[in-house]
Amino acid sequence: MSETKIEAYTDPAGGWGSAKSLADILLRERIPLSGNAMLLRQNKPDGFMCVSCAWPKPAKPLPFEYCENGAKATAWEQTSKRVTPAFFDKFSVTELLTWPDYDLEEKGRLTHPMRYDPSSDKYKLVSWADAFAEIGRELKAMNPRETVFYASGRASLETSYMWALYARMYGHNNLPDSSNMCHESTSVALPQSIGVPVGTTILEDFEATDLILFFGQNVGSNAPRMLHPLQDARKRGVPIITFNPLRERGLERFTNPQSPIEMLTRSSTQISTQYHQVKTGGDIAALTGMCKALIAADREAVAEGRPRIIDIGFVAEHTHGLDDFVAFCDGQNWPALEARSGLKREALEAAAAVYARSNNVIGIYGMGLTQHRKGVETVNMLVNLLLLRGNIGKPGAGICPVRGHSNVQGQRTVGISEKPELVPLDRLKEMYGFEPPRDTGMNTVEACEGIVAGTVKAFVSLGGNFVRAVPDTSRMEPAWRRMRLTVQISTKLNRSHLVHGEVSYILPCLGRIEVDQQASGPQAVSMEDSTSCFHGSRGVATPVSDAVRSEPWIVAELAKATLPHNPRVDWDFWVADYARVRDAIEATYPEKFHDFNKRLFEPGGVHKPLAARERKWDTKTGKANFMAPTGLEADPDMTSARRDVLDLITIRSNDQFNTTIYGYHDRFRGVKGTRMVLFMNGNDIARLQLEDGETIDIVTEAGDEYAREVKGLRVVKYDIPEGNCAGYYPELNVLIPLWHHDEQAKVPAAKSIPVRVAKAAQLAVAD
Ligand SMILES: Nc1nc2c(c(=O)[nH]1)N[C@H]1C(S)=C(S)[C@@H](COP(=O)(O)OP(=O)(O)OC[C@H]3O[C@@H](n4cnc5c(=O)[nH]c(N)nc54)[C@H](O)[C@@H]3O)O[C@H]1N2
Ligand SMILES: Nc1nc2c(c(=O)[nH]1)N[C@H]1C(S)=C(S)[C@@H](COP(=O)(O)OP(=O)(O)OC[C@H]3O[C@@H](n4cnc5c(=O)[nH]c(N)nc54)[C@H](O)[C@@H]3O)O[C@H]1N2
Ligand SMILES: [Mo]
Repeated sequence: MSETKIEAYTDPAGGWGSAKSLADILLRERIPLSGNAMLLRQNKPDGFMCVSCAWPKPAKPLPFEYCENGAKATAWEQTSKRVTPAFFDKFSVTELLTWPDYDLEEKGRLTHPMRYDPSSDKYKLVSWADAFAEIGRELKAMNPRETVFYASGRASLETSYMWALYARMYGHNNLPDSSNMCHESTSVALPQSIGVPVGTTILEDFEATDLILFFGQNVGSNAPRMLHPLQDARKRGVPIITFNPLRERGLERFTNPQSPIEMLTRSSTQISTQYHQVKTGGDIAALTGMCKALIAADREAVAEGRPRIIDIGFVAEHTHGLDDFVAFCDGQNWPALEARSGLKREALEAAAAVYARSNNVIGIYGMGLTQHRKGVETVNMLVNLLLLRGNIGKPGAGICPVRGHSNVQGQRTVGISEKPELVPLDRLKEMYGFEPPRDTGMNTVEACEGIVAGTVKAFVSLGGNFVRAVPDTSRMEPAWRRMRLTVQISTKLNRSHLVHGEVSYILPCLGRIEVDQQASGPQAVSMEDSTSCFHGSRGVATPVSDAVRSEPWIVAELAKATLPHNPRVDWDFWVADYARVRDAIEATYPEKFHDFNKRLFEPGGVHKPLAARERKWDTKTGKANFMAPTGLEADPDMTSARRDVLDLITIRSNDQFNTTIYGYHDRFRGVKGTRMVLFMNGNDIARLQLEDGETIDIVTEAGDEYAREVKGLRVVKYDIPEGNCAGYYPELNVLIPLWHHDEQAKVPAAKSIPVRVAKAAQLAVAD
């Protein structure tokens, strides 16, 4: 770790800073120059799909169709460093538990299956055969409903299909997914309002749009390739109106690192034309303000005989519930809207005025909307705004949730879901001749509750770092240890391996970038991006070790070891040629995956049919629904009335992928050498008698019986609304109460946690 330095960053996103950061990581991970050749295959038709975010891959890719963070993800996975059995011989698990997340993953790729040995407190080498035999024995002795099969959103459609089938044949729907911590608010909100669980925009819509509304997504760090269509839109004069508590560099200015001219002249494009620093959780109020302004303008237009502002033709033909929604907006007064959003009426009216002039509008959003107690209502509010002017189901317009993991959306499409009603169980029954469980399984929060209560006995994990990613770390970790069995299919060492169950295994797998050789030859896999396009992906790199196996192979072996023989499911036949798994996916979901194998490598991917894009509304009313929220508060149980309580936002730095920490620099926010910071407004710093740079402690003001505390954060004065503060996930997850989740979707509310801060060691006194 280098020296800590906090200094405002003045360069645009992209540009030279991005080029340098990338060169640094290639060097550090000891990636030979051929690494660059590898990067040329990233996100290309017939190349491999980036393991980082889920932003779509264009049909006509740029020469370098990857970003700084995508390249970092490649370098991190393709590192030449290795974590071998000799490594585990050297360090006890207790010792490794003291290491930070960065050090654990930075040691390199896992190479061999390992089993925890309690007598030495070390992971010991085990054969694959012995591993599967014991895991199978353990699972067979359990009640399937007391086990959880988690999936992080990276595994391919092929692996995910097999994973979900394995769980159901074993006997449960306990299939939580990282989506449960992420865009589940979207998957619950959008079916209510527009009858589809996913976004309606595709890449081409960005070429036809004339306004982009941008809520709570940090594009510069978390989906940087999106900066290209945004920059193109800006160059066409398309306004971008942003709502974000923090001033995020990627939303302000961007230099395209692939443009020699921009790089040489150090020119940049201004991204946001209006930047509204909404208070966290204030989006329902801000959106209500915009709708209210729009409704007022519409009434004026009617009175003066001018064309309407509300697209009344669309509303009449395609929507339901306008009157109730208008009544809700009429019932809100401006002072309350201003107070809750933190934005002035004039600012909201200015945003509404641009919206009223625009014909094809895209609404983009990320975790800033979904991770609240009323995340679902917040997403529905954005849909309400779009519906008022008919901005769903026409070219250049639509709703655009920016998904996280590269196949998180696809995993849901092929059956990884705790909700049985979303899965064609009858078809599975018919195809494979077994009785699929019909009861609702556990989502992430429910799985955590079960682990805490001791009712979950086994946790089998397809990727991810669950115990680190979920809320309430200090309650979760001791409970996690009480489980009988924990199994992690992983590429890198992480904390979820070290906080382990009684019987614990690490099963190392190939990453997507490696060549996956099976009986029929090298295999391709597929994923679905944020815009519902599926893409094929072929590994290009040499596997990290002879002992690692592919994810489909590992899932198949687990299934064979756990399940009674079923002549209609030939796991080995599937593993020999993944095209056969794709045939099975097509047979299960013929509407979405027809000609799956034939179309696998179509440039730009294959778009799945989506009713809402064609203005067909698969909702209870048969129409698109205006959904009035229950109130203005996205986090109603917050005690923000107390002056010393701040609303904490947990966010990602530019140097991490979720719990994977690439380094300690957050270039865009000017933080170097540490992650233990708390971004605060200058007035709050003064009011609480703190100083910029001072060390503080922070506790949650949850009003329950648990003490949640983080010590030793450094105050960083930042451009953030008064009453809000921000710091990094996962270090601050200890502060989030497990019950603090979206009321409908149960996504942990990671963006608005009531906290108190005080000088180090003074909080106890304040209690
Ligand atoms: N490099 C990199 N890429 C990633 C990831 C990564 O960790 N690193 N993670 C991947 C995953 S799984 C996901 S889900 C996505 C996450 O990508 P994002 O959705 O960008 O997630 P966050 O980093 O949580 O940032 C949320 C943004 O919302 C803002 N915000 C916070 N609260 C509010 C609010 O109440 N209202 C509004 N309007 N804004 C708010 C924050 O200031 C921040 O800019 O990125 C994916 N891509
Ligand atoms: N406070 C707070 N908490 C949050 C969030 C937040 O914004 N704030 N965001 C939430 C969100 S949006 C998400 S998606 C979750 C993320 O939660 P997870 O998806 O569970 O976590 P990751 O950090 O993405 O998982 C990293 C691990 O995945 C493994 N891995 C990497 N590549 C592969 C692969 O190809 N195959 C396999 N089998 N394993 C692989 C590696 O071992 C690595 O250590 O965290 C959530 N938690
Ligand atoms: Mo995510």
